[in-house]
Amino acid sequence: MFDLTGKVALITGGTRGIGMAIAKALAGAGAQICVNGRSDDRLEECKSIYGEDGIDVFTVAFDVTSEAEVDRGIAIIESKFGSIDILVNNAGMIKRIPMLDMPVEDFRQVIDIDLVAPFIVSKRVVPSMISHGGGKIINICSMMSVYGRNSVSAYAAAKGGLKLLTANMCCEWAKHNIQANGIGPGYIATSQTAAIRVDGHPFNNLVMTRTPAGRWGEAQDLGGAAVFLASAASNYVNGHILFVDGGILANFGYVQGENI
Ligand code: NAP
Ligand code: GCO
Repeated sequence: MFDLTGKVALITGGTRGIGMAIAKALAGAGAQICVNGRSDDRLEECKSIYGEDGIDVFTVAFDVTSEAEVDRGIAIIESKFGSIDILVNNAGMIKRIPMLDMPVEDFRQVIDIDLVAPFIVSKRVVPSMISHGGGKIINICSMMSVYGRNSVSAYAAAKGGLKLLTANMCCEWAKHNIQANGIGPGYIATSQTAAIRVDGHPFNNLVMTRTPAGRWGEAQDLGGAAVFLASAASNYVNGHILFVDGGILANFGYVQGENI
């Protein structure tokens, strides 16, 4: 039920962090893995990291915000492997700037990468999924798909939008046997969160005291959810956001160690 042998998966932004961990989990279930990023050098480096786990990853450089680059990159993957069966829209970025200080160019850049790009990449991949009888789309959402926070307006707008883009993908494509779902990671230890994960930082204190599991998530914590949503096990799961967050969304105000 969870076997991905013979399936081709594209994980956008698979050069590190959550994308790499998800790619490794899908490879472990048998899928052929393709990843992109923006830099050839970083893609070369990541090939050897995958290689250490015995994974022969196929890499192609393209920027997910450029329709022309996405078209060229996906064409290269399709000419090598045929249709993409599993698409993980993972590439993303964040800017932590209060709204009154945020230039509109910065706001637009976050929306472009975190929201418009999943639209661009999915639109390019789905026609071939349809002609091959179906596929799986996994959009990497966030706690910020449901909550706001000071300083992350563009990110919250994008990830909230991505949650409903997932619902809309489901409404338009489920009839073609394409299951579109999302994963909502909690606070995960990657380069994206390095600056706010240091001892004594108020955000680090918040994560450590408010997460019922009592720790930051590791990127590997997301692997099981990804395999589930990429496999036949989820063939009637549509438009769902699966939160993998150590319980933080279930908790309003609980501080670890205090019995109040
Ligand atoms: P990360 O370590 O910063 O990795 C981001 C990845 O996205 C890199 O592989 C990067 O590739 C790629 N990327 C960024 N912009 C791109 C573009 N324009 N075109 C192509 N690739 C691009 O971040 P992460 O923490 O693993 O986050 C991955 C996803 O999970 C993001 O969507 C993020 O919002 C989401 N998320 C993260 C957390 C968390 O706590 N870390 C929680 C919830 C959701 P190159 O730099 O090599 O080009
Ligand atoms: C931050 C953001 C995100 C979160 C994640 C929560 O780093 O400031 O809040 O990166 O870690 O999106 O799901």
